[in-house]
Amino acid sequence: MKLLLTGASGGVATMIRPLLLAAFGEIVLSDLTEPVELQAGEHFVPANLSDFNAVAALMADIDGVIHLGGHSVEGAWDVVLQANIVGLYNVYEAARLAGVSRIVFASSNHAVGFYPRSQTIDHTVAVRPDSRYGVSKAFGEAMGSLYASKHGLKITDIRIGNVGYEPLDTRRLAIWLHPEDLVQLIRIGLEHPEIEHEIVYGASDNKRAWWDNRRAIELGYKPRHQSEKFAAEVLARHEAPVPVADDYQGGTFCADEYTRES
Ligand code: 15L
Repeated sequence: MKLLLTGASGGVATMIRPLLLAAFGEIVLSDLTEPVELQAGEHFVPANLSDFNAVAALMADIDGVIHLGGHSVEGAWDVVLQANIVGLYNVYEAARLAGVSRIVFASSNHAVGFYPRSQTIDHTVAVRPDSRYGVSKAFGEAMGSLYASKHGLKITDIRIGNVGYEPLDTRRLAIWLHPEDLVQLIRIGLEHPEIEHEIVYGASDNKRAWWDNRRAIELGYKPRHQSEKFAAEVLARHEAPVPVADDYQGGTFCADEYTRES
């Protein structure tokens, strides 16, 4: 399989590049700036996602796209619009025109961030974005549904929690995702024969999870990492209470710019 990884200079891509290279042997990396320490088998092609022709040029001979590119946190509307709405459309449309069969999209927990922490949600719930960024991720999931239903592309949307080698705080104990587990989910999206349009949660095997990730498990996901190993250390740190943020799964993305009165 010849793969394209967008957002290849970002933090998540940097953690998973060695694992993808070991699994697939060759990979096209794209971003605005060149990723650090390119290895044999990694080929860099720069592209701005909001430039359709540049994105189309990335797709030659590509079988599968891992789309991590775009703006990865809340931002001004025009930034989100160009990177995550126009950019996402360009990736899907260029992939369709080039005959790419699979896309794995880095969606985010922020597409459903306004679910309360007291509720366990699964892959069938309606979106409840917590930010313009979250809305752009919900848009990306909707595009996946459209391109699967209308054009037969095989799409996997991974609602990523927080990727890292350890959970950073109490909230991340629920949503942490080790890079190795992320690569397992990506490989399911690229290789599983039954994929049409799937939504799975990008979380490791976390005891404090807010997500029922049974669809991922049905597709063969066997997360190898548990946030609970870090729980005592994380909980021993003092975290100041944050109104609104502490009630909802999206945390501070929910609290930022919040003007609702009751
Ligand atoms: C995300 O979607 C962001 O890309 C990442 O930077 C974190 O903020 C993460 O969510 C999170 O919710 O912790």
